[in-house]
Amino acid sequence: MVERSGLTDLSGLEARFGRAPGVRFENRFGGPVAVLDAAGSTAVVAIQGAQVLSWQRLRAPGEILWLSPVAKLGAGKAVRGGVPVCWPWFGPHPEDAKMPAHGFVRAAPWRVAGSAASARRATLVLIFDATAIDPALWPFRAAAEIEITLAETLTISLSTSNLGDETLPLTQALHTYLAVGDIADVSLSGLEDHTYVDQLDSGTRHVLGRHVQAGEIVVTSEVDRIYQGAPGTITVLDRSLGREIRVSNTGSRSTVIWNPWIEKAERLGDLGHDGYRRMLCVEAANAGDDVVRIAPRARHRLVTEISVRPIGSS
Ligand code: TA6
Repeated sequence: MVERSGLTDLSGLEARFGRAPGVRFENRFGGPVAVLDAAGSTAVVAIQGAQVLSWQRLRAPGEILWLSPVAKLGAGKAVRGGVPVCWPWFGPHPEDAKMPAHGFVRAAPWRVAGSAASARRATLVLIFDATAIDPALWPFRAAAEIEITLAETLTISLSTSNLGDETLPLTQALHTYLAVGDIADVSLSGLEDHTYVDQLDSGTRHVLGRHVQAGEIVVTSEVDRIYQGAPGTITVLDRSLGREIRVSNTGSRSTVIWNPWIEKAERLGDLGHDGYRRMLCVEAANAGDDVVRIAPRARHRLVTEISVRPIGSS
């Protein structure tokens, strides 16, 4: 099937955007994906949702992103894992509980719009034209663009263009699922002294008591928090895998940290046995009260850059 505004057949994608060996197109997880190879790394990007599903560095064997063991494209719902794109709202719809959580682009086909490759870098660009969306669903005119660059690091940028005549209110996230060896051996630094909204207290914001993050974050039960204020670099120290994952975000005034822990993982049903122990979400976001208001004809960019290195290396 050829999308109104783009290609989803592999031969068409390969002919227009293949850049062997750096960018090629295959069928994986039941749908079309792009496979990026550069800088001794491989990344897999689903056309559905413009979602990075995997990033592996050959030098440091092992996956850097966590993916559901039952990940399947084309099932009409978002795939859990990798880096889902939450747009044009984060979490439940601000007014209508019947609307899908985290917006309407995670399970939708995007249009491949560009690619480039060299030995050291491979880039893919995908676009979602939301001007065709029913105004009853979403009364704004906008387009989203995802640019994924695989090099020594993995950089994902989400740009929103306001194509309408009204200011566009936007919340969003690049909902990154990091792979960890065992959540019990992980600590997260970089959010010290930030206030946060604890989603488990039905969104009660710990402000009056100036509830701030004291010291590093360790996960010993379900954690679902929107940390406010632009962070510096966030570091996930994974002692069992002997590595540090660093996340640097721009255009982001909030960071979401999430681990479902045991009961919620069982309710969700797609994390596999003990899956909650193997993942930690560190999300570049503008969420909760951090609503981005984009003027007509203006553009906003949210960027997350992820790097990994052995513990203790410079
Ligand atoms: O980012 C944290 C969160 O908002 C959690 O509340 C949880 O719902 C998670 O996203 C996953 O959402 P999903 O719709 O992908 O199951």
